Amino acid sequence: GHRPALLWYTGLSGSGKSTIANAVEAELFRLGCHTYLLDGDNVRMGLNKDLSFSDADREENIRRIGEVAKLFVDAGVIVSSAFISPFEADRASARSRLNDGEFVEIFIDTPIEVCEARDPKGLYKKARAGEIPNFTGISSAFESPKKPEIHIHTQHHSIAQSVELIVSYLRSKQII
Ligand code: GGZ
Repeated sequence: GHRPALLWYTGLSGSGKSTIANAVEAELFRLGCHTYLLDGDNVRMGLNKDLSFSDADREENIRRIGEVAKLFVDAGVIVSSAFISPFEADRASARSRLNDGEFVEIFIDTPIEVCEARDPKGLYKKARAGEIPNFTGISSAFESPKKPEIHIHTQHHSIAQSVELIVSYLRSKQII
């Protein structure tokens, strides 16, 4: 058995949030945990398809994700959410909906230079050219978490090491 929790990944576009969240999910599934991943593919395409990337719409995006995640936590699931979630106040409000210890903030800390060099979808290039307004890190703020439960420096940790850090944390807190 395991306890429910919300693994809240935060970081820039291209930082590796989805990759690491997916790898952690696979490991938790292997360990027999009941998990669910909320990400852009299943949320921004559906529930939140009415929302843009203005500050107000990002706030609403994160508010809805926090509410949905809470429902899954109530159902006993280990939920992962992989969104930029750039604003401290919005992450704090997602945290405040859960019991102590259930919200695990995971900062996927990849410098913008590295994200921009990777640019898997060519979005940074477009943002620099002024074709995407309010792009996080370029024309919209990213407020780094000050006290995340887990801080992953992707330049110093492989994906496998990052997974191990996160799984070890969950063990140390007796979530799994
Ligand atoms: C940032 C944007 C933007 C703007 C489209 N700014 O790398 P991706 O493509 O797959 O991840 C990014 C994703 C961010 O959506 P989130 O819901 O995670 O953002 S937030 O939490 O801030 O609401 C990127 C793409 O959407 N994208 N326009 N202007 N990222």
